[in-house]
Amino acid sequence: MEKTYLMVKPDGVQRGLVGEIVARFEKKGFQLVGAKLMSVSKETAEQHYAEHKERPFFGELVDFITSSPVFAMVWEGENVIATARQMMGATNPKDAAPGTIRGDFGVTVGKNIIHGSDSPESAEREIAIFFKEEELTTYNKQINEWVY
Ligand code: IDP
Repeated sequence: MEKTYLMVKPDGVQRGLVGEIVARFEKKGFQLVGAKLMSVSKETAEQHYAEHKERPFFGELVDFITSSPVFAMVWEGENVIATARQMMGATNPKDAAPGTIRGDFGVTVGKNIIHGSDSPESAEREIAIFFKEEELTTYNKQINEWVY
């Protein structure tokens, strides 16, 4: 089954949106296989956002993600990577459709509430950055037979 890395960013945690966000993915029918509230070190932030190293906002992005705890999660499900991206909405909340997480709760691109892997390669890379293998669980969720 496909896995993705989702992270409620510092603004989402500070604004009390963790429960709301977890609930959306649970209600959709996806399965939570790992989660933790954590502080992100500068090294981890730079590794996670390495593809944006040359962008003018890189320093700001690293400062922001390390400024306060994040809620790191791994979710599992059929097409969970692409579907989670749709549920998050466009990167800039001003372009994100109502009904999406960024569309409903965000205002600016710098504080857009949530991160989600954008491909199977990023998902694998990002899960490995934030989680040790033993922090991820495998379990049979009974409701899955009513989802699939
Ligand atoms: P994504 O989070 O939707 O995958 P990316 O293009 O990978 O979007 O950008 C990573 C993060 O960098 C965004 O979520 C956003 O918080 C931040 N970001 C992107 N563009 C800008 C910008 O122009 N100014 C400030 N922050 C930005």
